Amino acid sequence: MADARTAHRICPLCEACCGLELRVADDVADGKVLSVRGHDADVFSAGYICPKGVALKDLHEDPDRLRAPLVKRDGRFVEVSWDEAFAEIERRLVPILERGGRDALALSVGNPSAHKMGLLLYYARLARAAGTKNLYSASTLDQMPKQLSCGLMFGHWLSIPVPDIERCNFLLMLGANPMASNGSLWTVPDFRAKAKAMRARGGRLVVVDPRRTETAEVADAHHFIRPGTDVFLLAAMVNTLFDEGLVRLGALEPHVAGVDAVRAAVQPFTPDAAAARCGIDAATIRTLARELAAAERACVYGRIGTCTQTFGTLASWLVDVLNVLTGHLDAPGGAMFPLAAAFQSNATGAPGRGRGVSTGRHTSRVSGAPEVFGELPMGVLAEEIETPGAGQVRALISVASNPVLSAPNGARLARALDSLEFMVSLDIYLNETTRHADVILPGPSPLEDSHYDVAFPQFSFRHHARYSAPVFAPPAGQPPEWQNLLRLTAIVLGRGAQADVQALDDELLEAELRRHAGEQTPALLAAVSRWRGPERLLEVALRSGPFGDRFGAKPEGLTLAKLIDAPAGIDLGPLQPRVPEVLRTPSGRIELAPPLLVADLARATADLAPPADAGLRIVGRRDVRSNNSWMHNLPLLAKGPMRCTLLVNPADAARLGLADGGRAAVSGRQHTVHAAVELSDTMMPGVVSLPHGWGHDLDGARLAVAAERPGANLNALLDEAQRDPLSGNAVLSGAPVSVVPA
Ligand SMILES: Nc1nc2c(c(=O)[nH]1)N[C@H]1C(S)=C(S)[C@@H](COP(=O)(O)OP(=O)(O)OC[C@H]3O[C@@H](n4cnc5c(=O)[nH]c(N)nc54)[C@H](O)[C@@H]3O)O[C@H]1N2
Ligand SMILES: Nc1nc2c(c(=O)[nH]1)N[C@H]1C(S)=C(S)[C@@H](COP(=O)(O)OP(=O)(O)OC[C@H]3O[C@@H](n4cnc5c(=O)[nH]c(N)nc54)[C@H](O)[C@@H]3O)O[C@H]1N2
Ligand code: SF4
Ligand SMILES: [Mo]
Repeated sequence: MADARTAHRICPLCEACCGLELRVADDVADGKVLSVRGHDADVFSAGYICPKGVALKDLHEDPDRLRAPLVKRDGRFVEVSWDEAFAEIERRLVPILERGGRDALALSVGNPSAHKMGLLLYYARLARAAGTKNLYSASTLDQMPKQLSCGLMFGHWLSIPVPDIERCNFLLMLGANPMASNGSLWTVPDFRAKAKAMRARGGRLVVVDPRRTETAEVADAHHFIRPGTDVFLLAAMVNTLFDEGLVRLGALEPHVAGVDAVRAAVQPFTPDAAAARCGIDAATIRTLARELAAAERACVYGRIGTCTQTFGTLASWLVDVLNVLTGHLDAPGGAMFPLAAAFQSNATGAPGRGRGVSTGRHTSRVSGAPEVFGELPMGVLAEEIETPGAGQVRALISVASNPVLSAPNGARLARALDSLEFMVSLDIYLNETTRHADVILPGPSPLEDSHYDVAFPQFSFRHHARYSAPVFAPPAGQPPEWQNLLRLTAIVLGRGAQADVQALDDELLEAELRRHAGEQTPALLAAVSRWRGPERLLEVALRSGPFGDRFGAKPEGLTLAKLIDAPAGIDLGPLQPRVPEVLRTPSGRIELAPPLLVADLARATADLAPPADAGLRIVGRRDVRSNNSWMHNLPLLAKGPMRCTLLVNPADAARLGLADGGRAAVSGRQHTVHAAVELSDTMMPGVVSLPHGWGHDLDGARLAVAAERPGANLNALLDEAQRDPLSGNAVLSGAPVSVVPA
């Protein structure tokens, strides 16, 4: 047996980005993992790990994980060589583009791509080269409302402030459960310890959620809220701030426009009017507003529960309106804008002013849904495939995306995918979505890939930079995913499957550098010539970034070589105020009252009266041993009690005749699913909860472990046409359901 060795790797499974320490051996072909633990010396995560990080071993060793390209022949997948796979793609995709135009090809990109530097950096190149309006992603199942509200307020869609938890003394959290999710749009490993430290110094954590979550359990207070009604609570808090003279902009004063317009806009939302609608009494609403205003260092944070609703953009906006009006935005201990060492997307161009954002530059063909940041809503993908006419989608490339399970009404999408002329999937499994593909191109195991978090340092609780080299060499012939994306880029550009990907990469980099660096381009290219692919992009981004060595001008600054020499990462200090530098609005101010949002508030005003129908509503939930739709095949996570259960308040159960442990039939508008009932007074009466990402009982997938306990698909109960009209985001929370004993 070869000697065991220690390796360090940032976990690519969730947004916490924990630094891990692995013991590995090289005595089997693709390497063996002996153990995985938290890396105590990691400057950012300090040894924190969750069960999913440990399960990287299972993922690396999973026999179902694909190791060779698959092509479907006569309805069956067969293994082929990489060249054969790309030849097949060229042969079948190019004629579709020639016949149907660029829009005949749709692209769908999913969550893991945000965790892979090769996927994130090179998917953008493919999407640009494809030249199609049909770009879809998990963003419209997730955070698009927050990106839109922040884009409108601050001028850039990635200017999303995060709680400065290490200095915060009052944190109001809505629709987030970091004890299970480990944080989102907020990279904060070991939330539990940080919340505990906050409370130990006298700070308070208040949670607003239709379920008394694991996070609510460690909080000072929890308030049930009716699903989908955060807009009413938040608007009433804003109303209270004005009504009671609690507005204090503080240092933001000269940088804020639109305060009076907000004051006028929230007039209808008195605490009394909102209370009946959202289920939180008026006194509590006023108290929350007063506590927020009175706290010296405080922050309101809303996450997926506040996004995946019909008023998602409004709720996301009002979260930051509260932060601004109480002087807590951009202030230490409040909601702050991180500054990443590389790829910080709101730090380019002239500081303090910019073009701002706009939406609806084009619309979807069938429903007329507006484009948002270049994307169309995932909820319209099926109809764009099904509906004949010019611009009909006839081919799809899916990249780390499993919308058949992760998007509402996957059954319809599955039928639509079957009607495509051609589909390619970049994925590591033959699963519910990729079974519809004609060609599957597998990515390597994460342990065979290098890693730098391109996205998450822009949302991190603290500044840092960390890089992981591959733990194992990839098996012979296995290309990194960025090369697969470049080969697809070459194909859609008409250069053919055999195009020289290195040359194409050089060309793309040079074009990019010319845009930013102009005449300095040749010198810069020479300076980074020792790297290739994503590492080369990283080297450019790091060295030209805010902590970089500026290509020698600041020798103490960061380079990739320095990161490689620091396996525990480099700490870059606490968050710093960034207003006005961070702003990219045309006015150079924080736009507190963007017209699009103020106008949309009329929709909420019209909905302020409590609905007559008090039927059951369903929400999702996350469990620390699960991750969206794709980690149910890992034995370490799959073992133990079934996590896909229907949580029901005992009072509702008694009324519905449901018993603990019994089975229930849950029906949405179109479909019925079955799940075991778990009685729980953590549920708000009238609300039931089922986690998403389950339903692994579809034919044709190759997920042996997951198929043993497939679970029920929450998204089968949801309606793909329900969207937040501004952001196109799916409504995943609060759908009406009926539940009966099964
Ligand atoms: N009802 C309901 N639905 C939801 C949600 C909810 O809260 N409720 N949450 C939504 C959210 S926030 C999100 S982000 C989406 C997620 O939905 P998706 O974006 O579809 O992501 P996953 O379900 O995580 O599926 C990831 C896919 O990537 C593949 N994969 C994993 N690793 C790699 C890799 O390294 N390379 C490649 N090429 N592929 C890989 C997996 O096999 C799987 O097919 O789900 C959404 N759906
Ligand atoms: N273990 C694990 N970790 C994950 C994931 C996973 O699947 N499993 N997925 C990752 C992804 S892709 C994301 S985007 C993040 C999401 O991270 P979080 O936003 O923390 O997601 P959840 O844990 O689903 O918490 C959302 C909460 O919103 C509540 N909620 C539902 N509807 C409403 C509502 O109308 N109003 C309010 N106020 N609350 C509501 C739900 O009850 C739930 O407790 O997690 C990431 N981390
Ligand atoms: S919390 Fe778990 S899944 Fe998330 S990065 Fe850390 S170890 Fe990985
Ligand atoms: Mo997500």
